[in-house]
Amino acid sequence: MLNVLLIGAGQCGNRILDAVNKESFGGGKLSKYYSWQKFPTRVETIAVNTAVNDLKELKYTKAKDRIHIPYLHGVGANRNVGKQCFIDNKDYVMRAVAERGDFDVAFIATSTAGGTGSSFTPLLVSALKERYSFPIYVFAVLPFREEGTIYLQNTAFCLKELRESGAEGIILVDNQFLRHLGSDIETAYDRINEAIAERILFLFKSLDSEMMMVTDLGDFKTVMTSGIRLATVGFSRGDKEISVKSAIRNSLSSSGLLFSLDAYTESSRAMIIIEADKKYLNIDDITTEVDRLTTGAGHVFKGILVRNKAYPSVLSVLAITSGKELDNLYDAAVDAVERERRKKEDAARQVESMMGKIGKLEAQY
Ligand SMILES: Nc1nc2c(ncn2[C@@H]2O[C@H](COP(=O)(O)OP(=O)(O)OP(=O)(O)O)[C@@H](O)[C@H]2O)c(=O)[nH]1
Ligand SMILES: [Mg+2]
Repeated sequence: MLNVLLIGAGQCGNRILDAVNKESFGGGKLSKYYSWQKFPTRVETIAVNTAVNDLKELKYTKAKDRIHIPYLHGVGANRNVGKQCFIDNKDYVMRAVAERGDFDVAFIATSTAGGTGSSFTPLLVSALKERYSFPIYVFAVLPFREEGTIYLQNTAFCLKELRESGAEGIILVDNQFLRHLGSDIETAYDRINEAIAERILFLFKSLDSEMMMVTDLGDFKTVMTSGIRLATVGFSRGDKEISVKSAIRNSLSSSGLLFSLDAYTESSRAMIIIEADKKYLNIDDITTEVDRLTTGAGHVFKGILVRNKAYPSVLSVLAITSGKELDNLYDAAVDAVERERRKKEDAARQVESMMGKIGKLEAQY
């Protein structure tokens, strides 16, 4: 059995973890008190945050799985404060991980944009890498673009540090791209988190199953570590009308992916895992669709899970080579850093000029 460590850092990461726990407990609000997590494999979950209120808000995550790092109420999107806070509390966090035994793989979910998760995660990955040899994958949630310059600049630096941290792969999830999932922000967050949770649970299940065509943790690593170590995932469920062929296509299209990408031209290596009853597994259709992807992506690992009476579900994992959306994001982030710098200089000039004017005067009473 696979031993998995799943950490949610900062508010966004905590909520994604909670969505995973919701699914694994079966959804009932009180189920965490009497039920066991029905993970397909052994999964230990830890939510870590500086803001106690964010942790209290979680509905499906057990109290013992919530780690509060005392720092008032979050670090207010300041990654420098966040980094220092992690360094001061590193031993505490590492002890919480060590108490949970051995792992084969770890996943960490975080936003790239806020202060806590985006600054803790690269340092946490490095700290885990110093002590353990298991691979670490990060679900990195990108902000809505209109959330402002600080979130954009945090994103650029967080992604840079994640790539330097030793993480085997970074799985991009883009709030902006997925905003259509909800008509208001809270609903969008919930739907996006559910989408991520669904993919995470499917991945856990498939990596731990006996498959007809085998894909395993090693293949997953080969896909994730190829190219620039950025990836994304897609998912689609078939039904009476949606065949395995359509489900594969949907999982590779904008309706199934978590990040805007042309799967056929912008990915290098991929993995496709299909679960279905035998009668829905038309091998010719599967081969045609996989070949279509192979033409652009180079190598595609296939996994097939046979499950009685199940309509086809398809998970795709795509390593990203390049991408229009990535370029746009980095351009916006560079612009954001510039704008922040100019604002800071303007403010400094303003203060200097005010002080200059006052400096020559004396208070009159
Ligand atoms: N998908 C998704 N995104 C979220 C959620 N909550 C916050 N975000 C996004 O996460 C970013 C803000 O990061 P948070 O995780 O709230 O920040 P934090 O890590 O708690 O850091 P501080 O609050 O600054 O200490 C913004 O881009 C939000 O849009 C959520 O539940 N789901
Ligand atoms: Mg917060």
